[in-house]
Amino acid sequence: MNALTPHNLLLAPGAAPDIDPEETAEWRDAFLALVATEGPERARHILQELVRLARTQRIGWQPDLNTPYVNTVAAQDQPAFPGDLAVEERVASIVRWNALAMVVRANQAYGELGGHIASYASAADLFESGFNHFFRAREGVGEGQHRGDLVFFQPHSAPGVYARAFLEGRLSEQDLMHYRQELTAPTAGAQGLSSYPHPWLMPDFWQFPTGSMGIGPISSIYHARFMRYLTHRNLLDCSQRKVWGVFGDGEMDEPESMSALTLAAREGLDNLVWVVNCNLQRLDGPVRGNGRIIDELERLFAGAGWNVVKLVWGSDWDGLFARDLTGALVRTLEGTVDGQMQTFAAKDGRFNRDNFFGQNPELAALAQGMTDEQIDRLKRGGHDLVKIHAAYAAAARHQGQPTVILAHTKKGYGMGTAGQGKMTTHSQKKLDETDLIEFRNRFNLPLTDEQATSLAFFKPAEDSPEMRYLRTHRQNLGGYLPRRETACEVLPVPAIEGYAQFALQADGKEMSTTMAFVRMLGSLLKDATLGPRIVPIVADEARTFGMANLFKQVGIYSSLGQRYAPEDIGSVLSYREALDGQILEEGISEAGAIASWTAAATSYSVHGLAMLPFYIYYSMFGFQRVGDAIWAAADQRARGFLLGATSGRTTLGGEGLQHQDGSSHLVAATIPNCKAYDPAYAGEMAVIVDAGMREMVTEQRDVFYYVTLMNENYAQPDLPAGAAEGVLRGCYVFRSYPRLLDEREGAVLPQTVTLLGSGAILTEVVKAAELLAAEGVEVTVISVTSWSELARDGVACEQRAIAGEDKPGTPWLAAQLAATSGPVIAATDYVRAVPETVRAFVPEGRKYLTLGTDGFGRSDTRAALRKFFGVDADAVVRAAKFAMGAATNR
Ligand SMILES: Cc1ncc(C[n+]2csc(CCOP(=O)(O)OP(=O)(O)O)c2C)c(N)n1
Ligand SMILES: [Mg+2]
Repeated sequence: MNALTPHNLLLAPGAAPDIDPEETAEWRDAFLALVATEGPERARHILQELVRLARTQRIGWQPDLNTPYVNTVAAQDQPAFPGDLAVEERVASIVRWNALAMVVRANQAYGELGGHIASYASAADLFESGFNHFFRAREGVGEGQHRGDLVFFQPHSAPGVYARAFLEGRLSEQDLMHYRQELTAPTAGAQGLSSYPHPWLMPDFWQFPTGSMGIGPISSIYHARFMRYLTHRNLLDCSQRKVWGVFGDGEMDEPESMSALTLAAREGLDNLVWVVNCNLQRLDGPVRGNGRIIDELERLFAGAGWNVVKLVWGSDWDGLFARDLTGALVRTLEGTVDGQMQTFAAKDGRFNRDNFFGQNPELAALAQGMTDEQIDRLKRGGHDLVKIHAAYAAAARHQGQPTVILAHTKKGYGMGTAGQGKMTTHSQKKLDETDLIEFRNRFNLPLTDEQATSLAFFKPAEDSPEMRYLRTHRQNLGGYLPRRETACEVLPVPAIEGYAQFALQADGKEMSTTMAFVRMLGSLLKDATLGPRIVPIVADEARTFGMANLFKQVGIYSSLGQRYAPEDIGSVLSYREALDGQILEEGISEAGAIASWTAAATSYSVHGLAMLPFYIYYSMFGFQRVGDAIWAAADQRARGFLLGATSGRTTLGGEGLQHQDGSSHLVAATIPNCKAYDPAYAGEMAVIVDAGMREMVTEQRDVFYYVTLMNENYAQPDLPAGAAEGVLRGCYVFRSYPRLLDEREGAVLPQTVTLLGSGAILTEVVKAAELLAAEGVEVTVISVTSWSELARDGVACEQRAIAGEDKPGTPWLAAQLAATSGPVIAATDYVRAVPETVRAFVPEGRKYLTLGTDGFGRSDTRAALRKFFGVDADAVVRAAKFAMGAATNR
């Protein structure tokens, strides 16, 4: 604590009444004397001893996780400010102005476009300090070159990042004019600026898509942990790099924001710094109107094991605290809830003199000698570049723990009566002429009235002190940022025969596709080049999927190595944790596991080092459970494999409804860069994994693969010759069944039927084909490996045809079906909507019936479940007969 802090501040507010103030004073004096004579280390020791004693005496006391409502870094401990404060303030004001002008202009042009001013207005100084002094950009990927920090920007503060890039010369005025107008922009000779950080829409600019609250925070933790993993596995030294994240106080309510705090502390991630912008407001109103969010977050983070740096008050409060000999100021602040603090933010100096400082004579005395204007300008910590720098510097040098900076700010700072501290400020996009002039005055912007009211962008001359300062500081930190890069070396993929021959020529051997996958993975991990780049990820289900052998083979990553003798030490499957372990065992946290996967899957860009993650999980706990995180990974242009194991509604017999997945393929199909496959056979799966690896690490395309795997053992056929193309495009003719019986006189069954089946249900379809063939029907079975790839291909052909192209092409499904005849029956272990996506590409005149597993899951045997949902062989036969009958009747 601040040694200048008057000792009476140490009295906790709300503590029990002091029944013996004299005795209290003696204890206090003794302690202060100890600090003064023997120093803080000795004082800490004595306190710890007292705590120990208190515990042994069981007096029912717990230490309070809250410290007084003042800055953690005391005024006299602040390092000298290493910059030119006046210039930095001018740059910050200019960036503020341009950000505001950009949003207001876009809304004047098109009222529907939206945008935010108030959030960046509160965060501007927090961003600027980072840009000027801390955020390191990538110098390059050569030996000894800094590969850059990772910076997560609060999404709706993006206007400020654009405004700065404008000064840096990275965006033009025209670009700013096309904020939120990505489609109009290309024709206007400008780049459209995406609403929030987005690596597809602005691929050279944004690295991390943070638009969905909570995903940025958890993602930043797992990226920081992944950097440790890379370092510990000797793949890339990340020890000099940091992860910075600026997040909102409202955003901290998201479960994802909070869920990995203990992981970050446990792993001692001192490469991670969070700046939580505590402007006390979210969208609708106060974050904790009746409490104090800074206190609550302090308790949360301290309890989770983080280093907490409170950045509450600006420099002009230092004098007030120093003069506050009675402790009235801190006591009053600690008795002021955020809802009230927001009201103080929204009102002027006069109001605050009367209503804040007017609360008691001690405070009133403190405010004496200050003008209303000075009271109005008293800064909160997050608006004071000197205090921010001190907090960041403390965070940057802190070792052994992640740091959170709780920065107190005003939402809509500087927007005056138009928005500062207003309930509705989050979405405020209009400022009238008076507001604009006031803003100009408030920040001393060199704009004429005309320029201010017409929202002219402002850029100082190239040789001005501001521009020189900005450029030099970024040069010293390695260049401009954010910047997204993608260069990384091409990785060769071993020949498929080397690791998957057993699957391609399975020769009827019984196994599940999960078993086959795990066997393939085990071999791939041994490949000298690709092997070390593979990142197997599990969320406490490795044993379920038969992966326990990998524990010993490649080890489970642990930053602590293994400090115990595992119970199963002699076993070949022994649970082996190691500093250079390769498996990321994330425990029961699908949100964590997917964040880990995203970190590995974007390593090619974030670190310039291609990694290939395989995250294997219960398929029900993927797209349904953490779908938005997968969407964010897609946004971030992830490359890797998601393996949905125990997939489908009926493969997982006894587990019941919340384990049985009938919809993940429906969701996967909606993600543009996700290729989703539901292979039935090991050989198909091998072809898919092989192609995926090549596409991602050799051809370096920004796609990821979702492959569902089954735990059902059945005879695995050889992959038919020439089937590979069809497997990848979505289907191939698996087998044809000639009529087994001669047509008998009077037989009603005609002719032919075509059966489509995918994944787990293909085996039922094959059985149905045999039954039908035995009744004299000619059957063709088509194995569908991907409904979504078939649908995409069909839609693409249709679109080309609509556009009038000469050769729109034939949908792959239509081409395969053209070689068959009769009605078409499609069966899957997913909801009917999945096979329905290809209906349009079934040739005209062919009846198309779909069978699926709509409804809630339930527990029973596979056979009972398939019968219940109507996707077993009998159901397929019934549907086929119905369709053929219907066909004949027509
Ligand atoms: C998952 C999710 N839910 C809701 C939103 C909509 N939203 C965007 S910003 C915001 C309020 C943010 O408040 P806070 O985190 O305190 O940031 P501030 O703007 O106050 O700095 C909300 C609700 C979102 N982007 N993501
Ligand atoms: Mg907020």
